[in-house]
Amino acid sequence: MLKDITVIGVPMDLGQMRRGVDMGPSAIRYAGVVERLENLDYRVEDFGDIDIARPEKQSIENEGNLKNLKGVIEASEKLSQTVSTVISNKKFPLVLGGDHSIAIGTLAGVSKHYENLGVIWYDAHGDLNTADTSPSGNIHGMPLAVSIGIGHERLTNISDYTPKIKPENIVIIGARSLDEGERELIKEKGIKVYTMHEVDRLGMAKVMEETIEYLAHTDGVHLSLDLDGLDPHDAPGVGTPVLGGISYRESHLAMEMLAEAEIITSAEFVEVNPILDEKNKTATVAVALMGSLFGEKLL
Ligand code: 4U7
Ligand code: MN
Ligand code: MN
Ligand code: MN
Repeated sequence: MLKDITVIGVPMDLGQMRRGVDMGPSAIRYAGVVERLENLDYRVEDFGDIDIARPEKQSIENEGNLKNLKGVIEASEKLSQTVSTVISNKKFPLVLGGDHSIAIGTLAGVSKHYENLGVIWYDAHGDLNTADTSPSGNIHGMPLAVSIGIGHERLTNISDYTPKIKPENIVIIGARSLDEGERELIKEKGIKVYTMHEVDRLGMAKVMEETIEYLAHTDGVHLSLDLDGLDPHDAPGVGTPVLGGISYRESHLAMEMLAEAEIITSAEFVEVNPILDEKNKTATVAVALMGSLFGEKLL
């Protein structure tokens, strides 16, 4: 892994309707992300936060079933450029959310640097909705669809290219709340999904072995980790919790195996909402998982 990490905060809450997720980057910094990674001998630079429109200043700019479309487009363009510059400077981009709509911008900035980028989507949800299939109109439920080129063309064309990811280069881990349209898209595109059924049945070690093998042909792998992939017992500070999730320890194992395989080239940790949290537990879990992802060992 690169020895230089650039932390980028994205105080984004326009992709969903609950207040507080914009404070995720502050909560994660407060939980000690920079110190944690410096202790592992990385050089860590904090870029600060991307400038995001405040929901109270936005005139409501919904377009059909897409809430805050304009604000999400603007934020995605900014984030894409920042992430791309970080990679050009040979630094590892570590993006702190913010709601998961930020993945649209992150992947737009990352993917142009690779021929064949892989993505691990660690999440209770598929985030494969479109305006037509979304029950909520919240764009944080759409970034994976957008990244394979499906959705509003202003979103799929962030940074003027599409698609960002090939469906066969995606692995979803932890899914347990998929909408009907998402299930259909998964089948149609043949997207690899380890639902909680497979996590229970195979165990996390096998899931990660298979995932690493499945992505072996890629030339970079982006980890998009939604804290709601974990069980709400371990990560209560999220906007859309779903019971029956991945445990704290299973998640560490997953990160440790990714560290050992040395395949991750960019990462984002999203959906931390300190207002809904218990004493910053979820941000603390996020930072602990980053520790494992970047090579922290138990012995
Ligand atoms: B997250 C949902 F309907 N699928 O589209 C939707 F269940 O980034 C939830 O994974 C999306 O947290 C959750 O609104 C988005 C809903
Ligand atoms: Mn989710
Ligand atoms: Mn998500
Ligand atoms: Mn959520």
